[in-house]
Parts: sequence; structure tokens; C-alpha cells
Amino acid sequence: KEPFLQRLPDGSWPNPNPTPGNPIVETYRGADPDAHVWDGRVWVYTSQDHDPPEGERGYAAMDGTHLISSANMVDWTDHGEIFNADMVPWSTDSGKFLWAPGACRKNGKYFLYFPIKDMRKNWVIGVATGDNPWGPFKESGRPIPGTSGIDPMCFIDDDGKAYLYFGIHKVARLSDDMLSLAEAPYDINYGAENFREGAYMAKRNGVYYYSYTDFEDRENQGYYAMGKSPYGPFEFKGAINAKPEGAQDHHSMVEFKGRWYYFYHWGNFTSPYGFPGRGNRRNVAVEYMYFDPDGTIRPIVQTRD
Ligand code: FUB
Repeated sequence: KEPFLQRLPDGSWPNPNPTPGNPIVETYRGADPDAHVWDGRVWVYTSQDHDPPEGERGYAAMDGTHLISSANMVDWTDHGEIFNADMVPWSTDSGKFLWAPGACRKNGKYFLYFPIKDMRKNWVIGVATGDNPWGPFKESGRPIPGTSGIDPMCFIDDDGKAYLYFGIHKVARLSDDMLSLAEAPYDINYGAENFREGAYMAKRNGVYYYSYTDFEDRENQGYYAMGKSPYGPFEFKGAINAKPEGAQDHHSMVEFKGRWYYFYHWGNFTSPYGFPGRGNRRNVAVEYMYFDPDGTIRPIVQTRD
């Protein structure tokens, strides 16, 4: 398999292959994939890499959450933008934008957790509720008290208890209605202080996998630790994924029809269908995951096909 996005001999970037290879959709530019398996489909919530205004850089034009889904990991349906910062009246008016989403389903309802800046321009986490994976979503009317930072991730354990991971190493149980924290946030301490963002929780064979992205100047960027509870303690296990070219290794992991998949995003993506882009140009990719008998994760092989 080819490694991801090698430069062409003239120094330019190649166009990634159209689906069914990576990136998995080319109908929009999206990042920060948060994947779920519900009712025989994989649902992937992403942020949207809109171009920033002329002459500007950065992520301030990312103002919405987008949804794609598939029943076979090959044919993807683009459900479009399903939530937007404009739907959040308590967010600051100057520069309304929101970043990586995290979704959950509980008791037939869907919950979309989103990071946004409040009226004091501090990052906080909000939540919106809907009756379908695509909504329509209605936000709860306030930031979730006790939250701060970005990158919310919602995890529901086998016993039905729901947890919100967010910001720098924070986790807290969610209330039964999923709209509040049920306890003070707990600081995860797993003994490796290289955390940057994108905290994620997965469970396989009774093992809790806490993963995240490291600082961007390292060769590897996705790291993980293994533990026996959603709070840890976690034992640091090392790298899962190299830093994708032009992006961060913001990822999620799901089991679908007996195989585990690693969703992440590429940078420097230029679609043959448009989106030449001055901005972040990230797009969603997926790879198979492989585990060793002791449960450790083999490093992800990034592929174009
Ligand atoms: O997409 C905006 C930000 O970039 C996310 O919140 C981070 O995790 C990083 O992927």
C-alpha cells in the first residue's frame, strides 16, 4: 500500500483518489471525525474546513458540524451540515465558530457535544439534542456547567453510564439526561505528559483505550494508553499513528461488522471536484486497525486506497 500523500517529482501534491479509497468523501472538506455504529451503519460527525476570509489563516471559519454515513464502508451518504454555531445564542457574536464534535445515542435520543466560545470568549462545551443521527438538533440553552476547553468526546460504557472527555485530560460522568456533568471533572493522569488535544475513549474486550494527539512537531502524533476503567489509571503504550501530512491526528475508533477502523483526517487535500482551498484543507480518511494478542494496537498504516 502506498503511504499517504507523497509529493510528486515536481514538488506538488497529488490529488487523492476518489472514493472508495481515501479520503472517504469528497463532497466537502471535513476534519475531526467522530465515528459511531448505530443500526447497521457507521455515522461520522465531522467539523467543516471552510476557507477563512481572504487574507486570513486559521480555523475561525469552521462554524458547523457535518454528518456522513455508510452501511458498507465504501458508499458514503453526505447528510450535509447538521448543526451550526449560529444556532447557539449564548456564544460570542464576534467570530462565531465551533470545532470538533462528539456525539452519543442514549434512550433513542441523539446528543451532539460541541466546543464553542461563550460570551466571555472562553472555550466551553455545549450540547444539542435530536431524534435522529442527523437531528434536527436543538441546543440546551447554556454551556454545560463545569466544562472548559475543546474536543468533547462522549463515551457510553457497557453498563449504560455515559462519560464526557474534553479539554486537557478531563473526564466526568454525564447526568442521566446527558445535559450536565454528574460530577466534578476528573483529571486523567496516565504518566505521559505529552497530551495536546483530541482525547478519545474506546473499549475492546474489557480494556479501556484512552488516546489523544501529541504536540505537532513530533514524527508520531496519535498516542494511547490502556486501562481498566473510563477514569484510568492508564498505562502509556506509545504511538498509534504518524502525524498526517498537514494536519493533526485527531481520530476515532469503531468496530463495525467484526473489523476495527481508525478514522482520522488528512491535510493538504485538494479535491478534483472543487475546494482548491486556501484554508486547512483537511478531509476524512479511514484505515483498518490491528491488535496484538495482549490488546496493544499496531501502528496505523496510512493509505491512499
Ligand atoms: O478542527 C479544529 C481543531 O483542530 C480541533 O478541535 C483539534 O482537535 C484539531 O483537530
